[in-house]
Parts: sequence; C-alpha cells; structure tokens
Amino acid sequence: MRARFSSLNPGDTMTDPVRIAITGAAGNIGYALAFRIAAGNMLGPDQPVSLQLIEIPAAAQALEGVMMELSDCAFPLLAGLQGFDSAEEGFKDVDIAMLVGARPRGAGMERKDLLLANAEIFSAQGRALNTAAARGCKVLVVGNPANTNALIASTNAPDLPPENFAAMTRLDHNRSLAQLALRCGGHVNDFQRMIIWGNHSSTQFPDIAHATFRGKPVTESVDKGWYRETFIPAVQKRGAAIIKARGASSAASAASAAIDTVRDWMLGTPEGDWTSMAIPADGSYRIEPGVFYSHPVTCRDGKAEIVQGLGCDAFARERMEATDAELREERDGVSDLLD
Ligand code: NAX
Repeated sequence: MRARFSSLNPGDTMTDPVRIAITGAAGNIGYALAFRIAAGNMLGPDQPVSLQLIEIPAAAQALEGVMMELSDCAFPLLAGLQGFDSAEEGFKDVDIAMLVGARPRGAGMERKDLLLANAEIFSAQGRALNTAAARGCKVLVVGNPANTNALIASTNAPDLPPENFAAMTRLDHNRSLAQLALRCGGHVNDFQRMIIWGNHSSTQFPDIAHATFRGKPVTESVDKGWYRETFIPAVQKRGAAIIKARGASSAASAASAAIDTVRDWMLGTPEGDWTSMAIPADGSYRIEPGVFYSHPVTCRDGKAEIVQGLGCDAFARERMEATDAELREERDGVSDLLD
C-alpha cells in the first residue's frame, strides 16, 4: 500500500514541507486529524506539510479511502501524501510523529492486558522512530494509556531526546476551559493558566488554583463545593460522558487538542499563558523522574519547560500524589519493556 502525489511543486518561493507521521490514520481521531493538518490548522497557513499515514494491514483499504479524500480536497499546503503499513517505513525522516493508533480494550480484556498489548505496540514504534525519524523529531502520544505509552516509546528510542516525547493532556485542559466558561458565563478565551496534573485517566487532577478569568483568580468566581464535587469529576469523566451521548469516543475534540498541543509546542504558547503536557518528570513539584506526568508548561523554540514556583496546598498535593502513584503502578506493569 503506497500512494504518493504532490499537490504542489515546492519551489523557491515555498518553505520546505514539514513531514508529519500519523499512526492509526484511518481511525476516528486520525480521520478528524489528517484533514485539519493538511488544511494548515496546525503549523499555519504558510507551512506546507507532507503526510506519512500509518495503519495496520487490516485497515489498509480504509486508509486508501482516507488518502483518496485527502487528495480530493486539493489542499494547497499538502505537498506529499504516503500510506504505510510499516512503522519503520512510515516514520522515515519525519519531523513530527503523532502516535494515535492503539489497541482498544476488547471483550474480557483486563486493564493489565490492555496495558501490555499497547506496550508492545509503543515499544516497537519507539524502536522504529529511533531508526527512521529525523533526529529532532517531536513525538506526541495520543493512544491510551498515553502517558505510559509515551514512556515506553521514549525508552525504546534512546537516540532521540526524551524531552522530544510528550503525551496528550490538552483535551483535558480544553475540557476544563469549556466547563469554566459555562459556569462563569464567559468565553474560553477569558481563561488562562489552567493546569492538568498527572495521568490522562480518571485520576488526573484539573487544578484551577492558579487559573484566571479576565485577569482575576477563577477562585473568586466559582465556589469550592462546585470545584471539588462537580468540576473535577466532570473533567475526569468527560470521555465517558461523550461515549454515552455519542455512542463513540471523543474524536474531533481529541484531534483538535492534538493540533493545539503540536502548534503550541512548535510555535510557542501565548504570552502570559501556559498549557498542559505530559512530559518526563524531572523532580519539579516533587514528582520524581521515571514517569511522563502532565505539568503546566510554556513552549518556546520547540522546547516545553515546566512552569516553576507554583504553590500547591494539601488538597492539590494529595491529588498530585494519587495520580503519580497510578502512573508508577502502570510503569511497573510494563517494566520488561523499559530495559
Ligand atoms: P479507533 O479505534 O477509531 O482508531 C485507532 C486506529 O489505530 C485504527 O484504525 C487501528 O487500525 C489503528 N491501529 C491500531 N494499532 C496500530 C498500530 N500498531 N499501528 C498503526 N495503527 C494502528 O480509535 P480512536 O478513537 O481514533 O482513538 C485512538 C486512541 O486515542 C485510543 O487509544 C484512545 O483511547 C485514545 N484517546 C486518547 C485521548 C487523549 O486525550 N490522550 C482522548 C481520545 C481518545 O480516547
């Protein structure tokens, strides 16, 4: 399965295309993601992109269909389009890899089985990235369990810097902004400095202690009871609420969050604000190295840096430690693949 075309001839007047791999490109999120990237929503209206779409052989035909549609969009910025059923070929020379494809939980599958099945996929993809990707490649892991998958992929790619890997918690961050806007009667643009700490799972800690609403602390606009008993569980369980309502898991919102993450990572976070990304823990906020933990980060020149010096009260500490403990438990369950 291979298709290649050029919707334009990058000449002297065009910037070189950025090569972007998407795994699971024929899945729900992949279908929502590829078109927006090709339209210029991620890297801007002046940046051509070349897509390297990766699927398992069983989804090869569906991927052909996605590629036919991508070509039918006649996107001016789409400089190249290729499909692959091998990670090593698909990651060749990529500047950005978005690891979306993952094994879904099957009937009778325990959480541990799911962790192990995905651990195998992400260790193989880590090795393939190590061999084939551009040395500065940025890798965003979306497929669940995203934080631990990012740890496995990074560990299996020893020639790529660990700080070039991240797992996505931006969807949780964006969901938090949406809930705050509903509660406060504002717009998402009125809010800054939201934080998601920890794992992309129901133990994540959406923290509003430093968030602002039109420049003032959000905590002046919402009461503690609503924050603790309604807001936190609503954000933690939003994925399940979407499945219940839609009959399928979040796809367009997940794709949008992936685009937001890579855009901010590559082009920088807005002045005065930060975002949430799960990156290698470095001891900041007493989260010891060894896990990918979501922190508040600012991005400049393609580097994500943890925002330092924020106060954490006892309520926050307890939740930050609970989600850390879950991540360490996940890591211990896949320790064989981390050598
Ligand atoms: P789908 O099942 O619709 O699509 C997954 C696609 O990945 C399928 O087409 C499948 O053939 C492909 N695939 C499986 N193994 C592969 C491999 N080894 N190489 C390449 N492709 C492979 O799932 P979708 O709804 O797109 O969700 C994808 C992943 O995102 C899931 O793991 C899901 O749990 C996770 N999510 C993560 C979120 C986050 O915030 N981090 C939120 C949304 C989503 O739940």
